Amino acid sequence: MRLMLLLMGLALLVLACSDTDVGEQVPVTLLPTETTAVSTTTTPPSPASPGDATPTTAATTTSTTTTTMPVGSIDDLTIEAVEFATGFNQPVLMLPAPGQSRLYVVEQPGLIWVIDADDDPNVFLDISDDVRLGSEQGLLGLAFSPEYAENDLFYIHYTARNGDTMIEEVNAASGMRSELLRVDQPAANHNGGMISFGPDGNLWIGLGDGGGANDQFGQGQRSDTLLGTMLRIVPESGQYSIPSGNLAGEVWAIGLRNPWRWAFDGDDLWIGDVGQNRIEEVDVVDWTDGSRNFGWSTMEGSECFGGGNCSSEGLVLPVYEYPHSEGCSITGGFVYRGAAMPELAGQYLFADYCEGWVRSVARDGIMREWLPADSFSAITSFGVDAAGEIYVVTAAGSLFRLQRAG
Ligand SMILES: [Ca+2]
Repeated sequence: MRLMLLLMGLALLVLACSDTDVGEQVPVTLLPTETTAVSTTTTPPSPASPGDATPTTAATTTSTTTTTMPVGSIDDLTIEAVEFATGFNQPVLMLPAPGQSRLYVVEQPGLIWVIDADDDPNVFLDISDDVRLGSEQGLLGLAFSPEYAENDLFYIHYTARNGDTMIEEVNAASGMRSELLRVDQPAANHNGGMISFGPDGNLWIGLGDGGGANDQFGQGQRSDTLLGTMLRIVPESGQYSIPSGNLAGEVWAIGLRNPWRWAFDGDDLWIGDVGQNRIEEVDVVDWTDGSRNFGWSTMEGSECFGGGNCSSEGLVLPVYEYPHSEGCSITGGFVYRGAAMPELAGQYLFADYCEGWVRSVARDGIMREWLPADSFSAITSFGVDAAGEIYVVTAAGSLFRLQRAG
């Protein structure tokens, strides 16, 4: 019942034109929405390696004193996607702020909406006048300070009017925006987009290789430029400093082609790195003690890029990859840590933009497909709520909650 109320409350979002700034409220129309399941059936996940083909056996515990519900087998889990909210304009992310149940939806043209089960949606930020919008350009990323409740600070990643990548600090109380980092982009594509605070308290920024094709700007394997990298900085009062332990300057790792979406899970950093013509990949490293070179453009996935021989020594190879016969562009997501589907704990959810399936992989490298091809059109991103439940975000403007089927 609570779920139904939630779904009815966070209903159809009809966007209103506005020129509002941070925190200003605008009237929007809420309409009830149907709880339409996109797909209520999934192919039972099949083991990707013989090592996983262990028959499932019933628990044989003889204890009768516990009332804790046993966690079922992930092999018995089926997932459906239920429309949660719709009417957004090119959404690319949904996140909670620390300590809040409210959710923040990022729209690529330059708006962030805040949605609350007990209130109408409001425009939280509108920087559309300062954003260049393109297929891979726009307002791409949002990260709240871990101390947001005390300092009102959040961070955005967007494409400036001249095409540069901009990382800004924004004070939600005053509306003041401070430029932290500006990076020249030699082409319109491969701008990365995700920013996130790591468990180390630093701000991490993913940037693509500058764009075009074939790493034509020669950025992939360089640590003396900011493109094709994962950066790590310490924001400080509208400026930043560089933490100890980076490879060079702001650069924490190199060898990324276009890390559009990635996520931390404790000591693990999971990255969906978009491939060129052959392979899409998921990478995972222990960020406290891992290699710092993700291979591009020496390698595309686990292959030497362009064929021939190459050395993979010192490179992070994908924990999972798929060929372009199964998709065109990976959309990375989040590791599931919610309570509703404990079987799914530790699984990194991701999707393919063209094929519309949703899969996951864990540290063991075993892939599980939860929603088949054509379940969605144009999955731009994933979202996560304060409870750790995970959502699919589509270019058409809808958010779908992933939940237990049946
Ligand atoms: Ca790679």
